[in-house]
Amino acid sequence: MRGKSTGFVLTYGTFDLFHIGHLELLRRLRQLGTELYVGVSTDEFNDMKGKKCITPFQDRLEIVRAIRYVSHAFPEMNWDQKRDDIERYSISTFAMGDDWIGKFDDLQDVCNVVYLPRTPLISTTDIKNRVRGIDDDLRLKLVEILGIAYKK
Ligand code: C2G
Repeated sequence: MRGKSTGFVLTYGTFDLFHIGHLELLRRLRQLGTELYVGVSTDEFNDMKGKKCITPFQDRLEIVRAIRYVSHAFPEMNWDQKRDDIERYSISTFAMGDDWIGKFDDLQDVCNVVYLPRTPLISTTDIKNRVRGIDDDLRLKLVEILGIAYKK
């Protein structure tokens, strides 16, 4: 196996509503090698994952490409392309946040597999709920103050 701080690093993600948790992960992953490759889940693949995205794939891809830690970003179209990508890009370290811990250990025969601690207190789901929450609170206040009925 190649040493940790050399070689190319690979990760995958949806990166919807890009936030500090995503950035902190990419920053730390970049420190594990000389270049960071990122597979960004397409909208079709997210449908397969049962994930509804706010930001369309092309925008998520461009945002990840613009991150200074990222050398190359490409579409992630299915669960099974990882092994081919590791080969194609001569990857020495595959890494994900630790909500995936153990899920990709089968790749240990072709590269280092690393799981890094997630950034606490931030997630795309939380952001969506917080935004909804504000909407609902505001709507409730309007009903209270103005007595107007609203449809959800
Ligand atoms: N992440 C993190 N801290 C957070 C939120 C996310 O470190 N607060 C990490 C996740 O652990 C993941 C990466 O950021 O490694 C991208 O997270 P998502 O966009 O939610 O990616 P996901 O839908 O889990 O897709 O084949 C793998 C999948 O494509 C991963």
